[in-house]
Amino acid sequence: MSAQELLTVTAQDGSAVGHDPKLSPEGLLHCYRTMLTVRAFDDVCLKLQRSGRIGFSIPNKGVEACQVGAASALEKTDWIFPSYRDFGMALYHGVTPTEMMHNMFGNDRDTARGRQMPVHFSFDKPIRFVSISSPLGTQIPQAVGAAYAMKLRGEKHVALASFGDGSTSTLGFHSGLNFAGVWKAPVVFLCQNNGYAISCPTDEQTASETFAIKAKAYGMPGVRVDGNDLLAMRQVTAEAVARARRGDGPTLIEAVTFRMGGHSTSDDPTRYVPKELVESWAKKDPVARFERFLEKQKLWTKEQGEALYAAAVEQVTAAVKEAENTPPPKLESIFTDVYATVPQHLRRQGQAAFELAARKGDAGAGDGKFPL
Ligand SMILES: Cc1ncc(C[n+]2csc(CCOP(=O)(O)OP(=O)(O)O)c2C)c(N)n1
Repeated sequence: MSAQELLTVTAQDGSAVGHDPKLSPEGLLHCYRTMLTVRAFDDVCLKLQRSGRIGFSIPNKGVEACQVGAASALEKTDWIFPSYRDFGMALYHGVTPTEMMHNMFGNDRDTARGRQMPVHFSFDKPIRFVSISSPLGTQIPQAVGAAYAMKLRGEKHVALASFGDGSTSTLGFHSGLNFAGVWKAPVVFLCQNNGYAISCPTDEQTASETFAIKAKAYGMPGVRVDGNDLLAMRQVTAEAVARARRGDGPTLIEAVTFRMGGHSTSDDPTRYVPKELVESWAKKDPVARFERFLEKQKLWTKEQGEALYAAAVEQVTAAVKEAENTPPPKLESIFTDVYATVPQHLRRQGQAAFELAARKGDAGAGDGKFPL
């Protein structure tokens, strides 16, 4: 493993030699189905946003192998401190599209009860998927703190912090990695280098040779891996997780991948991403590459792939129906879930607000401008 060379396990033709740790055929198909569900979720959310039914979404096309390969190396008792572009990590560990869709609509069954933007998920089961923070890089010191706490308590769990190339320019990245190195905290840093931070390309983001090489300054190994290769992602993450679990400290993984869509539904990437670059990455599509691998294992045919994708779309469409038919959070919920006992001054403010709403009527959908 190295901070400069790119580790690849699956060749573009789908042949993979000696991948390790191995997955059973069912395990491989679970990864495949998860990637298809991410793609279906992504596609459906784009249509929902374009037709004005949700306010915002974050495209995940192109980075599915990165998320799912890394998630497959974690146990359910480990902690994920995700970025907003990590649909596959939650789905791999059994969060359902319906649970995620409640957040896209910010309804009463959204775990954040509409207090977060769409795609800012949080789940405490079946995996510990910590609430996504919009301010970039803030999940990094959070993961380090959680990991260090687990070390002090003698728990054998690991925290994984996932973030983009742009987030390596934040204070959270530098202070987080510094503390993790000093404390030998059981944490894995996954930098998904997808080429751009909105419109800022990586060569304007850093003067370092690679992102992985930054690990050296903090006294931990840095590894560069092909982020469109699910098996390579799983292998590298499994090694980093094992290292953290045995008490040997953190690892920085740089997964080299490409965001095939816009930064968000508010973005137009055709204004800054060269067409040829998109075309060259389209040939390296992570889902198609994994299909070629599965085909060589006699686990995939075109018809089976199409049927599985159709099933994923159906599942996500059913999730939309359920989420859209779930009422918005009750006005009273703005003061719940935060304090065990709501302080007196908030109770007073709440009472005044509820009385006003009762007199003047509640705000209806579309009354407020969505600033995104
Ligand atoms: C501290 C902070 N600065 C700026 C922003 C605005 N912003 C939101 S996403 C983004 C780009 C992030 O790029 P990267 O970390 O590479 O992740 P990616 O979106 O590519 O997955 C920026 C600048 C923010 N959310 N937080």
